[in-house]
Amino acid sequence: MSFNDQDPFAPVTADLDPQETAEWLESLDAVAAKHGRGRAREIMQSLLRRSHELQLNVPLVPTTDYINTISPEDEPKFPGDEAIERTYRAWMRWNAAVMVHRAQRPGIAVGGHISSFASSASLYEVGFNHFFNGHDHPAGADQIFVQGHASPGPYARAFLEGRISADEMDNFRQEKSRPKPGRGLPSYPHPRLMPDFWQFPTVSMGLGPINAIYQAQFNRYLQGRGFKDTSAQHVWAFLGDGELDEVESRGALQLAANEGLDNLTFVVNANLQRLDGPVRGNGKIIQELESFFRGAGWNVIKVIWGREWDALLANDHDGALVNLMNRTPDGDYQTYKTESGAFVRENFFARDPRTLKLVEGMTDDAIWDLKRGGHDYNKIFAAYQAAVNHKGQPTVIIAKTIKGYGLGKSFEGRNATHQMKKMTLENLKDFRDAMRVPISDAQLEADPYQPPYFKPSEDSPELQYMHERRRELGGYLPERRTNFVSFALPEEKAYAVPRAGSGNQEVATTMAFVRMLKDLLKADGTGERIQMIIPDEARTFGMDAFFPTAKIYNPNGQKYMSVDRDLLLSYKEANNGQILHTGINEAGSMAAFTASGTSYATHGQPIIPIYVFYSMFGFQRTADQVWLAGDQMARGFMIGATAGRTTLTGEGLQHADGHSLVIASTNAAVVAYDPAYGYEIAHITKAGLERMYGGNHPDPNVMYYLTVYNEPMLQPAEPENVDVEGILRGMHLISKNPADGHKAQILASGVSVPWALEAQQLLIEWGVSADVWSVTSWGELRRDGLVCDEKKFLYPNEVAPMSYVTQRLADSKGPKLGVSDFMHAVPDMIRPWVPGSYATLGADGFGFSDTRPAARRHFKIDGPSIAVRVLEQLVEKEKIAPSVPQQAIDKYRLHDVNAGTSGSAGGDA
Ligand SMILES: Cc1ncc(C[n+]2csc(CCOP(=O)(O)OP(=O)(O)O)c2C)c(N)n1
Ligand SMILES: [Mg+2]
Repeated sequence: MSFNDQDPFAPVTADLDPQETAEWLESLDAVAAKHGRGRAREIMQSLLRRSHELQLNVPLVPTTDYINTISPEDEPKFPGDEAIERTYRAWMRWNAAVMVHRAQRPGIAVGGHISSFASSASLYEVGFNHFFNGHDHPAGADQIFVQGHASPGPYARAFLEGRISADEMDNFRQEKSRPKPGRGLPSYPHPRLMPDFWQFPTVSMGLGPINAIYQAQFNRYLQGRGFKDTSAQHVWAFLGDGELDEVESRGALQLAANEGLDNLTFVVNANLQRLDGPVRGNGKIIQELESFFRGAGWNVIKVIWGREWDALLANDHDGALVNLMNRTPDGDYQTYKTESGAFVRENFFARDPRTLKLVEGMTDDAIWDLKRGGHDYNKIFAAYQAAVNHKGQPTVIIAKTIKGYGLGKSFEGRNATHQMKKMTLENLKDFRDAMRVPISDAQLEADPYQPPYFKPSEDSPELQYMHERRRELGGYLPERRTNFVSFALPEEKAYAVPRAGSGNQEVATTMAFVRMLKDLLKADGTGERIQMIIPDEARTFGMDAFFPTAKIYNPNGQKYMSVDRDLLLSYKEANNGQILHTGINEAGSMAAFTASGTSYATHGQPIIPIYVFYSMFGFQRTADQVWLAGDQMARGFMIGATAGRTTLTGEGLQHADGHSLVIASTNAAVVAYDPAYGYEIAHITKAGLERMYGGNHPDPNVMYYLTVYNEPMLQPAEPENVDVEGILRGMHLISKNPADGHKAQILASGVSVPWALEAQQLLIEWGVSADVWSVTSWGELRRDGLVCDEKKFLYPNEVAPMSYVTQRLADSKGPKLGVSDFMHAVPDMIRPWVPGSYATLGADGFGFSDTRPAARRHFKIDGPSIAVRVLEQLVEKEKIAPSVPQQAIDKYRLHDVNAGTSGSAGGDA
């Protein structure tokens, strides 16, 4: 049973010869006793040095004893009135649990969590009473990431504060059906659902921690860019110990350390349990986290034991108690708290006669009363104070608590406690007693499904005190505000280059976008508010051109001599840099995007993230984070560069994106476009900026997703009288074939448009006159169609609106064919609204590495494939002879991948 053989404090460490070890320990004890601790330390350091010379592979010890980091002598005096704070904390706890319990009444049973907040109430309350600055504080508001399923806590606080009514408490998890007047309360922190309250969605475990890190970084960025003094704004993230197993929870710790984010504190509620059972039954999660965070460069503060232990530890002269604490696994600690004082005496203290002796004068009740640090205001206050005063590093406070604390025997420490949401009458009575809530047995018995909330009169000393604390700290939290400074949107000239076309030069749409971005950066008002986010692919996208001018953000500037300092495009880092270079880190990029894309609300300073990523590694990897960004109402642009399944085909299976548009379509806050030409990109970007910050759109809280390609091609100039509405709504006619012949309509998007135009030419030979449409957004066309369908469904007696697709194609003749560089599901999005016959071509399955023309031929989405499919549709319509398609297949050698010619050579990144 080995956990971490680098950790001498691990419950089980190997020892081949305990006798010999004991002699060594004795010698060390003797030195410490005789010559003092300083001398013992010197000897230990010499031994360590020698052990390295002997290459014994002795680890540096990143863990400390299983006791509080801050000793009792170093604790500051708690500045509050502890008795009064505890009184209303108990009421809050009652109301939080009752809110969840009431929502379980027969016929409703919508769920909720009681035990998580029960374990963390003190951790929050010390913050709310003494640390968290509100929005009216001169220093600006702190930013609090509340553990998602602890949401009943902040609701219960807001109820006592008078910000949420009792009726609204009864609307918990019944947001639409709302049995009572007022707002519905969402299950978890969802800004989109409660936009004046919650700021940070956290319930997808692991995203809170990474987002908090990037929020703290963004606050510094905003200051570096000169927009706001954020120096006194602190980010607090409340996290579960189980949650810390998510890769996102730990995967960005180095960033916080490297950038010295001392404006950030993680508070880990180490109740030793997750949903199913213990987090590390055989090990010790607190020790593991200590070494992990310390190794990542964080300041670590452990809050393990409450004040009741201070005297025992002071009397632990031979270290027996500390040794016992070090060696007891979490599973045992959990079990102790489900038993009794006598059990703890027998199963913990009695493991060593010396520790048993330590508690011989204590009653079982007194032993039971030895509390955990995370429930002790003094200890928590000391840790928070130390965290905010600590300079140069982020801090993690790991506080040991009991899951279901105070909820009585059937909840506390039980493996099932996470999901227990109903209380029996007996539970209620016990809990009422423990919380000292003045509610009578009769009131509880009247309807055990509906125990009353408790709120004293406004002039009670407790409420007065509570309001006063928040007044002092600058107002109530959580609160989300959305007033922001206005700024000028770019003038027309910023979009001129892509609209003019590329002349004789072949330019990929990725380059067209980047070229336009250069001018957007120069636009007065908007330019400086753009934040480019790049995960180590700037050179791939030609964005290294921005390095010397816009510069890469680094809080430390550039302290080294850059290897390319003499080059025109040298790598330049600066503390006022505009580019956020996130490294190879899509998860970090998305977290950064969320922070800057919500700056309009969190800081009142709009910043427009333009996150350019390798299409394949964007949505697919981080769709859940994009979902969160949608919840947090981020605004900004995501650019899926080198998109498509056949333009990057040299890179193969893991690089060729044929589905990000499908994933993007699942997110209601994402407006996705698959443009073919630079001028379309210009109109889409302009419309996006206007929607987000023009002040006229009813729904500005969106993220635009544009797929752009690396396929060089001639970019046409914008046609006169270009159909801007069509571009923005999702389709416009780009080539009407005036020739006679059987008509057909080819609907293509992105890099498929040139092959559609190629097919148009090929079809002339077969007597077919095809028109070509550029479908800029399959997804927006679908959304429009769905809205029309719903109106039709719900208001059958009214004139049904006609979808945009149907309107546009109503007068066009011939069968319709949809094609893109993505899987069939993408052009299939509009199928219900296409009048007449509709077929689609697509690139399904996995990609592979080959040339672009071979890939297009393989997937049957190149010019000849499109032409043949159109011919087959015309056969179905009995317009042409059934023998024609086979003739065309033979002519184009359609089954031969080597016969493909659509597109240029190449296809690497
Ligand atoms: C990504 C993700 N996976 C699973 C869940 C479901 N879930 C909600 S709370 C929870 C357990 C949380 O345990 P811990 O982090 O220790 O928090 P505690 O309640 O113990 O404070 C789980 C698995 C989730 N919310 N998010
Ligand atoms: Mg836990």
